[in-house]
Amino acid sequence: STRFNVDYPVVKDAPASFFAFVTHMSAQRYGRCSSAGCVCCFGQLWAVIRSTLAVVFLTSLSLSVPAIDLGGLVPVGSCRKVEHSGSEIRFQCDDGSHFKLQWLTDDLVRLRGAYRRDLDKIDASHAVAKRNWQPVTATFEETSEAVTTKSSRLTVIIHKNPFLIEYRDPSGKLINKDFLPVMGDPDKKQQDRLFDPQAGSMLVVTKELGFDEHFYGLGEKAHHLDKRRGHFTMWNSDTPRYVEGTDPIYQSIPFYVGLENGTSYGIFYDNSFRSHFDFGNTQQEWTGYATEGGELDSYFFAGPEMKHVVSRYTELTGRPYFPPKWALGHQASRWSYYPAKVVQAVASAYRKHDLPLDVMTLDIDYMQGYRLFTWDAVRFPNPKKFIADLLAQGLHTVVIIDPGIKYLPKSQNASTDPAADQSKDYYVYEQAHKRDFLVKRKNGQEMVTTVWPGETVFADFTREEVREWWGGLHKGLLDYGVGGIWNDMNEPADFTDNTNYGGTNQRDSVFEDEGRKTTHAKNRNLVALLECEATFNGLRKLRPNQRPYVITRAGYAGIQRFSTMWTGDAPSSWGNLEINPAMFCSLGLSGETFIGSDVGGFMKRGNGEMLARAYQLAFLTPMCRNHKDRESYDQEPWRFGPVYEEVIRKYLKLRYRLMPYLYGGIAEAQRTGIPFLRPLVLEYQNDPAAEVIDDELLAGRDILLAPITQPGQEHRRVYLPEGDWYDFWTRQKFHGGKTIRVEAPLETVPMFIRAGTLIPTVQPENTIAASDAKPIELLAFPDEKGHAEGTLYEDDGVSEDYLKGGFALRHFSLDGTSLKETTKSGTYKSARPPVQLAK
Ligand code: MIG
Repeated sequence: STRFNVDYPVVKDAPASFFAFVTHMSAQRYGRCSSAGCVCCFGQLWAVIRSTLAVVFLTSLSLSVPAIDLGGLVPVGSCRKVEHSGSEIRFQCDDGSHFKLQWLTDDLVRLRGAYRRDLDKIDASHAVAKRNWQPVTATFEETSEAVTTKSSRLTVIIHKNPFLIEYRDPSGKLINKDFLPVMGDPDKKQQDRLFDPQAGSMLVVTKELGFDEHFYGLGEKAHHLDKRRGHFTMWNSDTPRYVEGTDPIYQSIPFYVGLENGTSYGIFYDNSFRSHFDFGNTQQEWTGYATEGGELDSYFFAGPEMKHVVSRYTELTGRPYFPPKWALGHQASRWSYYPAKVVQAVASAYRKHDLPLDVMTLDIDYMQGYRLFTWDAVRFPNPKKFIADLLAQGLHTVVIIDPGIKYLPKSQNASTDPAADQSKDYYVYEQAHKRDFLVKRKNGQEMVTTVWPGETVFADFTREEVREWWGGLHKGLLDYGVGGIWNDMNEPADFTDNTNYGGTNQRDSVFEDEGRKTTHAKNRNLVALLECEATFNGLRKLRPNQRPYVITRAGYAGIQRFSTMWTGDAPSSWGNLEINPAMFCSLGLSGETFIGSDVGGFMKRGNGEMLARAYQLAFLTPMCRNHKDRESYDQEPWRFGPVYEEVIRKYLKLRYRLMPYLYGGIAEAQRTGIPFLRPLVLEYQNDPAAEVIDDELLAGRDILLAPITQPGQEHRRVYLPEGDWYDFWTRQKFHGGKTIRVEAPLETVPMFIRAGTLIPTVQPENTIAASDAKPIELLAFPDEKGHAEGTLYEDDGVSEDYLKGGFALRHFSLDGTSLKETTKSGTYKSARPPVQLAK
């Protein structure tokens, strides 16, 4: 059965599954049939259908995951008109379908397509950051069968009948075969299966599945690194207690990187409707993409290097923004630390226990009755002083914001002071209502849902003036000294239908959407992106030249421009820890670098061993935040006794020691889009062993970490890629290209450094700012010739001056005992003592 999951039951007389459908397609491809939906094929098709329906039925029962029926879909007609001008080629098909292929760079083409209609006049995308590309020189050649267009790095062949696209590398080698851009649903047989039958109709793209093809990316997925044989849905969902295999979860990034025999490419489907990816799950020889509305808007990235693809993707959708340096510090959090006295006790405990900490977090109970942009005056009588006191201990305060605004329809003349009594009149609701900023239902009334504040309404973030207003609302918080904003619940969660295929209660919500007045089906996946854009720009405006710190739960492609993220509400379980490296690596390949999980897990009671092992991964994760559910047993590092606390302290101190390296990695991601946490395959894409490894990962290019994710496990197998590697703890050197057995008692996580590396470190203090006063010490791991190289990145850590050259990027090289600074760029002058070699 297909796993194109939807929330509707399988219709009994469904004519075919995806499986049967693509079988029909292959019959066409291999010349056994030429026309779509012909009678002969239907005969063959029914035979397949009868044999697959039973399977569909059984699977549906056991998983309660119904199949989507693609049997009513028909491919686009053959191409009858081609127009070529500059870097654009337009195609018209005999069924009225339209396509436009556009070269953006010599390795990036955009393909837009509309099924049986013209392309949308409005060409807007919230994901895309760059539109002004340089002209590309590409050749154009047309015959009666095909159009061939070539750049120096990519050849695209568009076959006219049937309308199919092939992507080839400059040597003529196929990268992607039989890319069938759009099949639609002319008879609207699919409508009842869509999230919103009135909002659009099904479009599908299929292509042949390479026998050795691997698939990576898709953003936040609770799944293995290689997505081959998997099926995934893009639909931002509030999924507490998710486990491996729960899909979808919070974010939707419809971008993946393919790799076959060392050649990589990428495909981004910029369409925010609910969509589905099937990488040969339902069928052995095809992969498919389906979306439930809108146009085809796809981008094809040519490699062959995977790094090149990822870097280009982040050029298109924006490089990850650079948060303030303190955000890399250890963060304390709980649902919820309150009142002020408890927060202070937590802060002092971290200091008393000699545990590094830079951030204190306030969850929803700091507000008055969950009213956004307010303070509970009883729990936090003097927020300004409270935050200043924390800052005096080196702690920056991050507060949570949800998108749901308390519905208080009678609000009049409400005070705009966040600490004033907002129980009868509420300024945020009053302003949004008066300015007509709220999302409405089709009947014209404000859409009232249920979230934490009780009756709740949402702002229409598709409108620029609404985003500006939302950004400005942060003024009150910033005036009190708040350091960062944590955007939760922005799927947007709704208690009236909180399932992972949620949103039915909001189905008829109307968004402005550049005058198009579209509904939930199109906008759900965009809400978090637009909310974070509003937050990010608001913070930037309110605190000029200071880097905003924004954390989000949900997101869409491009989210990395405005926000960092964390992976939401996973239980404290070994299974959750086990899936984390793959999740981090997939996020990294999808443009998101500043990521992390609740260390030790969110729900249920953890234990000391699990928490210690979780820190042995989290100490190298950009966001390192210990967060815990409200009812569950406490989870601060000392809660399970001194044995575990000591192990955790060791890794937190190591994090702070490696901070110059970590910070350099975040800066690299900001410059190039190459993520800090990365799968082995990103660095070693020609090594077949690296294609599937996701129980170890690289932190930057030079550190290989192999976390322990099983209870009682005291050793493990570690694959070392080509080259030489040092065991970080013993300094023993190993030749790579093989798997070794490594001891891993509780206090040791297997960790290796690439030979030939200088790692910048510092003697750690318990805040980043304090460590920053100490000299940089280069830890040397020389290669067999005694040579090692490394990079040090520095800037002021808070301002945006780095964008104008206010940084120092320095390369060092060591030969024997002689250390040299080889190159230096940027104008930043560090106040640190001179760089030295570590003893
Ligand atoms: O409905 O704010 O993922 O981190 O502690 C739950 C309370 C709402 C979900 C977040 C979690 C947070 C919690 N929130």
